Amino acid sequence: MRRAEPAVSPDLSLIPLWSGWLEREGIAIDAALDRILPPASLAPKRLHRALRYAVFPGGKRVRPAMAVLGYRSAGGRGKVAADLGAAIELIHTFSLIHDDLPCMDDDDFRRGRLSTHRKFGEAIAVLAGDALQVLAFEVMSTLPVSAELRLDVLHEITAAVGTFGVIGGQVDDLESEGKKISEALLRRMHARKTAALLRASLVSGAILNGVEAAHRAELARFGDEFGLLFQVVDDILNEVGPYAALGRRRGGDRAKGKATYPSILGAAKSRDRLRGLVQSSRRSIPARRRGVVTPDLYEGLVQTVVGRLPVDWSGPALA
Ligand code: GRG
Repeated sequence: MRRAEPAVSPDLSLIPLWSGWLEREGIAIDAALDRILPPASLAPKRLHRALRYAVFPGGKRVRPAMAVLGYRSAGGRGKVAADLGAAIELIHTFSLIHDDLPCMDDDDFRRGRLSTHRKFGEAIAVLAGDALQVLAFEVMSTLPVSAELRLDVLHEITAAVGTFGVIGGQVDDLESEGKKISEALLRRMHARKTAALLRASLVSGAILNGVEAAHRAELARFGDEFGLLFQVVDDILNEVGPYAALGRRRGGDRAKGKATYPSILGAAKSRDRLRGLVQSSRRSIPARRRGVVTPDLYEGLVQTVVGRLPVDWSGPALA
């Protein structure tokens, strides 16, 4: 893809704020994942080994960290959001295992190693995905908050993964392969496939502490914009990213005829949309500090995600 932008340094000054947050909250999230997942020593051992293989060491843990962010911004001080975040990470992991299957995107590698079906076989990979999903809902249905809040959380998450969420987005993705789809459909696909679960992570965390309606709407707005930005970055990275950022060889989407921002809009318009989504994400950052959650923390998240791109992309977008 063309790289013709003049050099501009990206503003990455707030990345340490997000990485510090992730480091602090990530300990409880990983501990929750370890507690929730069955030990690999218990039968059926091959299945339990597959679950742990897919979840550990894991990826960026963005969704669970966003769940805790939502919870803290709604005034939550306890540990319950780590369990919710872990449950959401299980759902995310399930979606990745199934996404890699031969009947979906057919990827042999994920995060720099064999994908789950290549390591354990297709049948176990399908069942591992199923098991992670069921386990996630078991965890969410037993969170130690009122039944009313639990139901609200469950509704938020099921809506995000259903046919108008991740599953619907995945269908759009599969059916768009090899086609020149409209930008409107591309945006809808990204909103469902990716933004829905990111938004629901943030909002459901806040629900856990009884968030008030106005702040809930603010979080949803940021989640929508940031979620789209996240997927556009993912699309661009797939074409220009280094192996270390991708965990697999670049160019896989284009080789499969996937509908992505670069393949549908080309480089110049993708740059334009990337910059637009950085701006709309920034505009939708909740304006005031709430407990430990400052506007800068959201900005740190935005910079972290866009900062994954090579500097000729991130520079103009984050300048
Ligand atoms: C019902 C949840 C569910 C899934 C069934 C297979 C499927 C339907 C959906 C696949 C959806 C999918 C893979 C969307 C892509 C979202 C995305 C950008 C994934 C990469 O997320 P990162 O970058 O990954 O957070 P890490 O590796 O950091 O965890």
